[in-house]
Amino acid sequence: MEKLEERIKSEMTRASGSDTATKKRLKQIHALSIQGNYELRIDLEDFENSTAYAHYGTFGVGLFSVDPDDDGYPLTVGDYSGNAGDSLLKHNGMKFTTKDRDNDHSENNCASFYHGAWWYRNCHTSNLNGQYLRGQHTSYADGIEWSSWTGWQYSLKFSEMKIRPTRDPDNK
Ligand SMILES: [Ca+2]
Repeated sequence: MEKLEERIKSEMTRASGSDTATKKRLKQIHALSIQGNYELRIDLEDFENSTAYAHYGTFGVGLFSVDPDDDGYPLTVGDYSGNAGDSLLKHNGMKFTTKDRDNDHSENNCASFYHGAWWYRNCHTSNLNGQYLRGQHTSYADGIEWSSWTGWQYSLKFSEMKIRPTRDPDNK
């Protein structure tokens, strides 16, 4: 994708206690995504070097929040296309949950339970900030998962989220 304004790299090895860094990044994404209409592209790679992508024509974080931090950085995402399958639309409207801030719909804390930080519902169809478990794993859904492509027990080698302003077709 051309003219990337921001690159969000999923952390391959998530150090414990990095919730502050995650929040700082969310704050930056929010500041960017309220400037206009943004789209999101997620690139994925497994350990056989197969790649897949998911594209969302609509993306934003805290778009309608007066105080996005207080509001939990809710995700706006829509208009899927790609070949990885959609594993994010079910997270639309969800707030961001970290181990120290439970904003999900589960009686547990999904971030603690699945060792990640994400816009969890109850709990997830994707977990890109999960643990780097190197492919197939016996534990459930706590790796870097994109369930519509590789299920809930395959931790991906690589994932990357990129956003850029949507091109206005009437204003080229
Ligand atoms: Ca909860």
